[in-house]
Amino acid sequence: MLNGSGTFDAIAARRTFGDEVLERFPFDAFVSKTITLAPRQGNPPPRLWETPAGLINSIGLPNKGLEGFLSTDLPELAELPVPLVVSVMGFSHDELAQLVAGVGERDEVAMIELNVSCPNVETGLVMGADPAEAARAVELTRPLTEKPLIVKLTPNASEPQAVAAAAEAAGAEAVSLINTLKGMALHPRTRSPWLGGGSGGVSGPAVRAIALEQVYTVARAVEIAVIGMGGIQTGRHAADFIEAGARAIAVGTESFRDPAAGTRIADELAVISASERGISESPTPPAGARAQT
Ligand code: RRO
Repeated sequence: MLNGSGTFDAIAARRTFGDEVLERFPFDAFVSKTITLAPRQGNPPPRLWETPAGLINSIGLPNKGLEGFLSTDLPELAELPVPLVVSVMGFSHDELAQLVAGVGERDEVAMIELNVSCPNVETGLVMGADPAEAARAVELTRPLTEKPLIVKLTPNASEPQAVAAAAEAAGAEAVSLINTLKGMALHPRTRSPWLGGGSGGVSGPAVRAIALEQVYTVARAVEIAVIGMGGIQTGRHAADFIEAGARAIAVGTESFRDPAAGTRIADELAVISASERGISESPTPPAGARAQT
């Protein structure tokens, strides 16, 4: 059980709730918000719009940049009780290489996620929509680190399975999907785009059926691990993604509603898995049975 990158701020959660967050951490591995080489302010507000079944975000990658991340955020993220995945995005091959080399040499980092699928950049370019571009990103970075590389796929591609296969052939250890789908909302009064960035990325239950189909299709196109996400809110949803071929799952938008959603969904999934295998989930015998032994 992972978090979707950018949907759970572990540093802010610890500041707000204290070390209880570490004692009952909701994920088995933590994925950082995507970082870029240079610091970024992010997109102008408003950055969020609530849809009937999800969110549209136009956050625009606000972050401290590589140096700021390594000096300020990494020491705090290294205190989390689970392995750390750092998500990176380059605006050029050179930037991507610097990011992977810089993050890859740190012992605190277990894996690197290449975010080739952010919908909210000024250029509108999504590197991961094209199999050849995604493959080039992996080929370029694969020799720079021994850490596993996860490629975060966009659903805004005509054939995500072709992008996944290209990433696998280039040496990626895993793919994660889906990132958000492009979307838009208009201001109720002015009728111009609501989000400061114009358009945004749709997430939450609204995208779950799309995500499930893409996970199913990608899992049949590659042998590397698939990390599935997109609108997962319950253990049953998580079980569906695993049935579709995901080897791990991530919770994103649901964590905004319930910061402990990762734990709840994992618990629900464990009950479903156990009951499907015909195992009782009760680890301790009933009180009467205990008295007799
Ligand atoms: O920061 C964002 O606006 C953002 C990113 Br990096 C991403 O990968 N997906 C998304 O929906 N928003």
